[in-house]
Amino acid sequence: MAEEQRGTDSAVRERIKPKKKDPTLYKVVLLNDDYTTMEFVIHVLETVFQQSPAEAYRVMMHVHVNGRGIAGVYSWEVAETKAATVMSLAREAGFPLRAALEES
Ligand code: TYC
Repeated sequence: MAEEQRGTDSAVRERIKPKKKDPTLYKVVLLNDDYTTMEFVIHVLETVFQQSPAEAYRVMMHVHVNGRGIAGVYSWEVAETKAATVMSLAREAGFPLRAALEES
């Protein structure tokens, strides 16, 4: 009986809390607006997304012209954290810059 119960607990736990991590990747997408400065967007791309100055300028201009653009692709936890960091930095600086997550 005790053995049987342990087996049952184990099976239930596996279904409720699977150990395999979701391998899905998520894009952090920057959205254009009319108020955030180009300099601030470049700063965010360099500091939060570890982009070179040239890459940060290219991505910022892509978002400025096309309305949206990919800042980086990460696991869900990292993508969520980076998007939250972007909007926190923007709010502190008084800019309406927004970042969205998209399944890759
Ligand atoms: N459009 C902004 C401007 O002209 C610059 C900008 C670029 C803002 C990218 C947001 O995600 C953005 N100052």
